[in-house]
Amino acid sequence: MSTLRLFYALWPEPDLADTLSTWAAQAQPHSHGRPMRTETLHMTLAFLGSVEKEIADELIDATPYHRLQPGTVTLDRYGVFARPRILWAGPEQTPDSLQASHDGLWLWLSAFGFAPPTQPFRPHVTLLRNIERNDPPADAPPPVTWRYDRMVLVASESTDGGSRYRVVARSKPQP
Ligand code: 2AM
Repeated sequence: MSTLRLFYALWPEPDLADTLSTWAAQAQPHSHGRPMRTETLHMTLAFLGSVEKEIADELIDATPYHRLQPGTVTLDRYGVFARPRILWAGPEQTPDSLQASHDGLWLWLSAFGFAPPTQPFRPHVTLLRNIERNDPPADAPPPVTWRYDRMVLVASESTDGGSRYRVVARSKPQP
């Protein structure tokens, strides 16, 4: 049976992705690890895992019609997830509007048979993988505010050079 590994994410505009790359570069002497390529930086809203092609096609068709409330999130800190050994950028406080968008997305996804995660939403942008320290750098660069008005559905494909991300659908930007 054919499947796609899918997730929904906010994808930064190039300027913001460049800024986040500098966050990765600034943390690297401390944390070591492997920087994410600038064009792959993102914030996951919903990780779906392996999805049957039939359902994936339904999601691809429906995604443009999902209304994501526009909002902002300020990335102001580094953090670490010790087990997957990643260093990330994220907000000290999850904005209510982002939490609501996350919850609303999962409610919408339940119509396609997906169950929401049992873990709380921890919004983050992974910057470095395979880090060598469990403490993040003490000081983050100046905070950056991310204004978003749409989300993307992304297929993650394994290649010889690691994961490759392919945007397969986009929600329509909301005014
Ligand atoms: P990460 O950056 O914290 O590793 C593609 O793999 C995207 O889906 C990444 O943003 C990744 O988060 C996220 N992801 C991968 N596996 C996941 C899981 N089991 N639960 C939640 N998010 C996951």
